[in-house]
Amino acid sequence: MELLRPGLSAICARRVLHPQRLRLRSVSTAVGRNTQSRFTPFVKPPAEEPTSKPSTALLTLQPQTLHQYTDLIPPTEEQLSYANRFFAASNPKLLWTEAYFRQFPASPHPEVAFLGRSNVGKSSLLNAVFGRPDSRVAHVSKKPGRTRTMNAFAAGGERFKIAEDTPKWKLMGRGGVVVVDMPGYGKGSRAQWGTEILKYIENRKQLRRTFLLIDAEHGLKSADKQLLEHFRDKGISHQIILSKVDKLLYPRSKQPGPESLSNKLMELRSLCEDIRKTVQPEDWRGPKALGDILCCSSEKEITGHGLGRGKLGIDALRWAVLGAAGLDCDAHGNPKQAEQYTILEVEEEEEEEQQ
Ligand SMILES: Nc1nc2c(ncn2[C@@H]2O[C@H](COP(=O)(O)OP(=O)(O)O)[C@@H](O)[C@H]2O)c(=O)[nH]1
Ligand SMILES: [Mg+2]
Repeated sequence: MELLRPGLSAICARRVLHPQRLRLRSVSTAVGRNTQSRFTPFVKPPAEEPTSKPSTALLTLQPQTLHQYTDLIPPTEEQLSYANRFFAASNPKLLWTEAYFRQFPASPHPEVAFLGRSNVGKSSLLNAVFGRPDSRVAHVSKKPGRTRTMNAFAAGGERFKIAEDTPKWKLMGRGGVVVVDMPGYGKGSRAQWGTEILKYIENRKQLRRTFLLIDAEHGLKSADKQLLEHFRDKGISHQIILSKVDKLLYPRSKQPGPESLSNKLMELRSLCEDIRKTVQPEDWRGPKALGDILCCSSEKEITGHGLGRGKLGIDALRWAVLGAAGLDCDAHGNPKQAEQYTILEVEEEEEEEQQ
């Protein structure tokens, strides 16, 4: 079977890139670059020098400490709790599993997709978002290429009892979002999966945003860059998630001390800044990736530095999913209300003038 990489290249690359010739991004080289330009400090003063390390006081700050928000307003505490409650209350249900895009049901619900290279952590991230790391929702494997179909899961929304022969997607009512776990591309994948992935992301009207996962340890690979170019060409709404950031923040799998964590966060910020330049090229006039880069771990959490609220970055990702689906709330955690428009009565005088 042909690997997906050549398949993807054939479909969306204009030039053939040779992954073996690409240098892996060494995270440590990123330290000390000027990362201040796009970094939004969480608190106002004291402002930091552009190249200075984040102070250890920064460790009590979130979510800007971890993620890089350049386009949207970072979520408030209330919004993060709202997103956490939304997923905690929803019983994740598998709605459909399809290998071919043409078999996707005509479900009316908004969708988001988790996409990325094989083994980048898509299925694990989906489990973390649903807050069910033990009773796994999506199947996780060390072996690349385990997820072979596009698997759609329901989050939130009303739930209905349905007869056995009714399509499962009908069990979810209004107010829900469908999260789709995709097969990976690259190692262990198949060309056919790449074809179907592209058909889905290009044609699915319900798809509100594709979250493209990039392994924080390995950075952007050639297949990722090809795909990103394709997203821009086709105007597909997308956002980058750096996955497995624990590997960068905890290289020795021990809880880092404040000083070490502060250094590592600086590296992470620098990496985000580099990636952002690629996903939002200055010379590109058309639609680009959302500039906000989320940094997540499905396995680890940092406690004791004010960051202890479950797996790293997952609350911000939950918020981003709700935002993409239009299910978010206001800054105080109140669900959105349909805006009231008052139809102004045209005054009689004006009407007469027009006649
Ligand atoms: N350290 C670390 N390992 C992870 C993380 N997420 C996933 N993994 C591991 O990476 C491997 C691939 O994960 P999986 O979710 O199946 O990746 P997928 O192929 O992209 O769906 C598994 O061995 C996971 O345990 C993470 O956040 N941190
Ligand atoms: Mg998977």
